[in-house]
Amino acid sequence: MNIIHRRGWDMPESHATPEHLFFNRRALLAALAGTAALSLAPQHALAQRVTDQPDPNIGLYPGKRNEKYVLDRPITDEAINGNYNNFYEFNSTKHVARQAQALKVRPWTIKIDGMVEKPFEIGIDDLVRKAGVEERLYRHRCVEAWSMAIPWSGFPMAKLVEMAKPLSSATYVRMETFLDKSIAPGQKQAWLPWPYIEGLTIAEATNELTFLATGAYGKPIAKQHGAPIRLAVPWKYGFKSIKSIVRFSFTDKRPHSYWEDLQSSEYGFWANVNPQVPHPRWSQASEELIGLGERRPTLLFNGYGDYVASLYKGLEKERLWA
Ligand SMILES: Nc1nc2c(c(=O)[nH]1)N[C@H]1C(S)=C(S)[C@@H](COP(=O)(O)O)O[C@H]1N2
Ligand SMILES: [Mo]
Repeated sequence: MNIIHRRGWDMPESHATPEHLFFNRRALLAALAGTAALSLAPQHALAQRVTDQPDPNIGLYPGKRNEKYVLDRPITDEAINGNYNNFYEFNSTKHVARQAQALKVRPWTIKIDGMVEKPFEIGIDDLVRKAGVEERLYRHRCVEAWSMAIPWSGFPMAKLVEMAKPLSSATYVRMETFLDKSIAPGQKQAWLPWPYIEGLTIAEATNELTFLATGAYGKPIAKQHGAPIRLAVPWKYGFKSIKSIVRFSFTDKRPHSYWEDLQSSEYGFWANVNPQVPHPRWSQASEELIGLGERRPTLLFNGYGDYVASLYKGLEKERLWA
């Protein structure tokens, strides 16, 4: 595990580099002007390359905004959010947008299996058509003490659970990201526990906040954000929000996640946001709002306690925080 500490790849950017301190829109545009035209090309290029098959559901985006979920801060600038990502399949810096364009998002088949009435596979476009699309504004708090605010489009995960028809004995859902070394160089690093895995209890998965995002910023979701479908669980640290999902398996065993496997002393299953419980190597009391150059106190459950605190009643003895 020492090797991980030395790499420093899961340390807050502030420990690794002062970069984010001057990460504002002007600096970003200047930095990108010469090189990364791709990232700022017409908006659609971020979601799909010209060579990709078109998204037949593009007309469904952004969907009707669900006004129930409100922000206490401005939406993070799209160009900043789309150029400051964690997607270790591609590389372990924040600059993965360009490499992530290699991800082929059509055709994209999702497997639903495990403890369900009948396992099945469904193509992403059928799934989106069946589930529909709405827009929600959510905050996102990375365990590295930075945050963003995103207009996601997609559907509540409860709809997918309903389609899956899990057996009553199933208690967890395990999610898995694609595995393809030929496009994702990070996956060539055999010492990392690929594929990326995450898990939720079924009660969490069917909570009204739990969202499967297939779009962001008014259009199909950009590859670096986890196209064509990623999880958004805003009361948990960002690593729970698994990207580019290919499989949902229902089970009665608690899934072991990627970060837990890598470093269980630092990352657990529940990973709920709590400013009072520091990460072993840094404080979680406050967060940097990326792109705004502003720090704010972090809120318990990232401010979503009214929706989710009841999920954890009776579990006080568990490690509920990352
Ligand atoms: N498959 C996969 N999912 C992932 C990650 C990853 O490396 N691989 N990183 C996680 C982390 S740590 C964060 S903070 C968010 C980042 O999402 P964003 O890049 O869209 O902001 O994705 C999460 N989901
Ligand atoms: Mo994160």
